[in-house]
Amino acid sequence: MTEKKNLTSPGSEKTLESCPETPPTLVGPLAVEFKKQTLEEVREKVGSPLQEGGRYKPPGCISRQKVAIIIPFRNRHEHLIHLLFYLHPILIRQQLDYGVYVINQDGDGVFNRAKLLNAGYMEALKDYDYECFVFSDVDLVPLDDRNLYRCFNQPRHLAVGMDKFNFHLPYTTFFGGVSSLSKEQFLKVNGFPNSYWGWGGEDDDIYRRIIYNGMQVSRPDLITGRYKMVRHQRDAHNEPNPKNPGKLSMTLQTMKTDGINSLEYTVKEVMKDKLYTFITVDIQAPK
Ligand code: UDH
Repeated sequence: MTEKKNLTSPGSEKTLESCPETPPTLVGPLAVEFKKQTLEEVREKVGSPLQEGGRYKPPGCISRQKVAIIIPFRNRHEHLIHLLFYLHPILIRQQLDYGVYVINQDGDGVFNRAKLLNAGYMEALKDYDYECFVFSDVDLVPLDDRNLYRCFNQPRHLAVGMDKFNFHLPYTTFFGGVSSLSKEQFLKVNGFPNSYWGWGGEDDDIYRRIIYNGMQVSRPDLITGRYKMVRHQRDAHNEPNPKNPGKLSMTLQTMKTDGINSLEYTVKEVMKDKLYTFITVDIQAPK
């Protein structure tokens, strides 16, 4: 069924149809190379179709989904430039009604990817009536534009074939890197846990939340789901936390009280760039 809407700006009444199920201008596999460039250069190269805050809507049809891209962040500006350069043209070809939100952890306390993702969910919803959330690490660039950044009947794991894992899943329940959940799916699992400080475990926790709530993970195939990672050293203040893996045995209980329903943070600054909305948040990190 196609949805029709009348857009009645004075003098130019126009009927827009829903965008096709399969976007018509996808090209498939992409050549990705991480060349040094500035944010200004990326703004010039890919920014013109965008609106302030890294927002876009296809001009000729009504997008099938309103999608917020949420990127957990601290001190990875070079990676962000690479990602924005490749991701915006892909999302535009996918005919999404989308916005890009970079959620920057304030201060130099212990990093918490999952809590930043929860904060990003809340902040994006203050901006627009998003119905789908794609949670993406800053260093993962898709190698095929048929890997759709939208939501599916089941929560989706998109980063199935990372180059660093030889283009295979490292283990069958892996849910790390890039994933998408509809608003409904996200609320059903009470979002991400807030209590995984430092590196490790939070992606396995949300995987368990999905299964415990009677859902399954959907995935693209291993060709469509290829990714190139920007190589990097481990960051300061994000060491593997030996306490994290042990928490997984408690997820069935903790998911009820540790998540979007218990999230506390404060917004320090919201900055709108042509390519993204950059939100600095204080998530009360231990030093
Ligand atoms: N992130 C930041 N800043 C940080 C830490 C993490 O922005 O200081 C974000 C970023 O979006 C990153 C994501 O959190 O992509 C995941 O963190 P990660 O890249 O450290 O996790 P990953 O598992 O890397 O990809 C593990 C460390 C690799 C060390 C390899 C040494 N050979």
